[in-house]
Amino acid sequence: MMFAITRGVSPAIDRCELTHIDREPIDFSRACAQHRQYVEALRGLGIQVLALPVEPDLPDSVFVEDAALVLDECAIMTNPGARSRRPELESIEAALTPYRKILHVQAPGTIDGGDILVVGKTVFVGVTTRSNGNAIGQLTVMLEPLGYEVRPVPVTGCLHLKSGVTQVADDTLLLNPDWVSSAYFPGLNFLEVDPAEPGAANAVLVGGAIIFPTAFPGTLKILKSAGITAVTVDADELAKAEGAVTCCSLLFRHDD
Ligand code: CIR
Repeated sequence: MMFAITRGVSPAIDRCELTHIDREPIDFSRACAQHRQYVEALRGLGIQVLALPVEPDLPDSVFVEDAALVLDECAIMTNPGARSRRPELESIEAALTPYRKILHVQAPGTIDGGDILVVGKTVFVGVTTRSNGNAIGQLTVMLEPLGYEVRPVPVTGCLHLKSGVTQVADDTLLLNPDWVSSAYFPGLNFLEVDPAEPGAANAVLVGGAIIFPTAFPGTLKILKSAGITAVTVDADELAKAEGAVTCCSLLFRHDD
């Protein structure tokens, strides 16, 4: 059974961290409605959703992905690069504890889940303003004994690795080549975003389908031509907080 941890939008989202985009007002009720649509899309794909209580004082807490890396063998709590986001971890760790052995990245290592892309037994980690070499070293020590290879990937022009590349099918990545180079992913196939839609490389892969924003019709066409099934959601209000669709869930498998 696939599970997703999610958390509703904080009423403080207006005070979110921003790195590559300018601040604009966020319509809280519209953001909540979009988040509900996203959760329904997960449920529609057969996911059991574990919805955590809203955190009124943690502006970015809807973006649960950044708090942890969940693998079949364990969950690794990150140490988010933005100090304001570190209090988000406590409740996520409590939610994961029944399902996984918990490990921790320690300071001075910093890393956000949005910088971690797992493809099979390879763990690609973006080197960004949020995620540093020290954390990548710690992940390597934790994951190599479990048979994973950890590989750093340079990222330019966007917040996280997964702003620029995500997996959309078994051996296929969706990529914005201006932000992330395909050279770091040998042996995989690529689809490139429509050049008019730089933010379109973030999709959530669930089983045989993806959840994908309605805001990127050009890239959606490219995906559909490649035979990829997409469930579309409106996500433009959360995008004003520099969040995309992967950020809003932590997906993992658990069978009784
Ligand atoms: C931040 O800057 O941390 C949030 N405003 C956005 C985080 C988005 N998370 C993600 O891409 N995984």
